[in-house]
Amino acid sequence: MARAYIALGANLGDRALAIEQATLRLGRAGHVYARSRILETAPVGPVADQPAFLNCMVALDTGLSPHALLATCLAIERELGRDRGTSARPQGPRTIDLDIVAYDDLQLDTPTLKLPHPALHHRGFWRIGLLEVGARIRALLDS
Ligand code: PH2
Ligand code: MG
Ligand code: MG
Repeated sequence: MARAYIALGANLGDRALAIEQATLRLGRAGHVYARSRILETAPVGPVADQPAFLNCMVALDTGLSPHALLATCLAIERELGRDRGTSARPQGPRTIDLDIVAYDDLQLDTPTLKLPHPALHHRGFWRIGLLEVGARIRALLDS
């Protein structure tokens, strides 16, 4: 069993519903152990002219390998109507995005998956999410 940290983001359509639906569906990849608050964040990266995001972080205990977990994340994005067609801009607006930020302390550098996620250093709200998830896990263990 591994612990994966998955960042959820949405900035099109019903953002909160997409995050709830994605979190529920992650349950089929393992056990959603803890989740951070949902934060509204200004877009970061090259595409500034897009709506604000809702972001949150999930800690998932999973028996899936990193690549199997990635396949599940991509399937959930598809199920929730994510458009990855030619008109979709890289780092542009999306109905839902699931990014594996970390998977235990694994370091991985493959064409489809890099761990820890290379954008971690640029995403302060991911670090806040990781801190909150860590605090909630400690509170659960103390109770
Ligand atoms: N995701 C991006 C690009 N920019 N900005 C915020 N605030 N939140 C995101 O999740 C995000 C982003 C590409 O996936
Ligand atoms: Mg992303
Ligand atoms: Mg992504």
